[in-house]
Amino acid sequence: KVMKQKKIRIIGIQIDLGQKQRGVNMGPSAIRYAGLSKKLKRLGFELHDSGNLFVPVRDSLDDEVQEHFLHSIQQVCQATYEAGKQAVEEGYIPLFLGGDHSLAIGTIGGVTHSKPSGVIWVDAHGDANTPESSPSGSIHGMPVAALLGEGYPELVNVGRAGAKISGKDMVMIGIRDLDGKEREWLRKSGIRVYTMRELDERGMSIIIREALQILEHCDRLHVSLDMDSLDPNVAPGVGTPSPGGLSYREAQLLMEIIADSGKLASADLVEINPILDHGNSTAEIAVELIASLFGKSIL
Ligand code: 4U7
Ligand code: MN
Ligand code: MN
Ligand code: MN
Repeated sequence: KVMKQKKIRIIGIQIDLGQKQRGVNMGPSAIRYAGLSKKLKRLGFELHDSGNLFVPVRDSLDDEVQEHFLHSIQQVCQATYEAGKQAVEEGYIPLFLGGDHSLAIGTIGGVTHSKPSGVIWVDAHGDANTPESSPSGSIHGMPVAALLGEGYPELVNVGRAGAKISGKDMVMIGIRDLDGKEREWLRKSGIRVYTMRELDERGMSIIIREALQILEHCDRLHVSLDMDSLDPNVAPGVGTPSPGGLSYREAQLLMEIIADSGKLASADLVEINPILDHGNSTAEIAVELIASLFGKSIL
């Protein structure tokens, strides 16, 4: 199968407000410098880089007034929602460059505004905390709960009121680091969670084909790729590294098989922190993975 849409719109979102480390706001630049546009154009796509959305600089905000930067994150997610909705309406595949994973509240909300979509969440973490269950309070650990209608009402109601997707429309791959209450929540969520253990036992090829079968009812797919899903030896430039992650080839195979489905309609590439990277290697690997997701094949 080949992808129906041939137009990609790149949307940068330099948000670092959803977590505590500095540097993840530089992700969109690092990914562009690693040659993203050129690679995607070579695959035959028409490419529109719309630049970056407005995100307030962290140092300009009073963090004693805004707890966990909730209000600013809400505003950025609202703008992200509008940009995603518009890109889909104009026939583009939006490719969102982060920034931390809080932005997925806006991206997945926006791309599902007029058409439903299945979601493949690739991450070391479940990102399914609520303000009550979160050990850190960081909002980048909460987007999945918010998208399913739980947590801060300010985030649940971004773009349109209430839940944006249901558990049966989402699968998670690469999971190996969950908090206690988050684990309980995920078990009841209806999301099919493929842990690293299951991946080790059954293999990536079998798992992603099964995941695509679970999402068979979805005509469109959104991939949310958190670079900490990869092993930190492969992708060191992330803020919340977790040992025992995807190998480079496992991640590539995942992208290649998703591409074969012909259903990719939108994607996030998040959590690259250039300050913590070795050179720009994590962004360079990310660009290779995105090329495969958009149909680059070896032969
Ligand atoms: B990411 C964490 F406690 N679960 O909620 C939390 F371990 O987008 C980490 O996947 C969240 O990088 C990681 O703070 C969020 C923590
Ligand atoms: Mn994440
Ligand atoms: Mn993560
Ligand atoms: Mn992270």
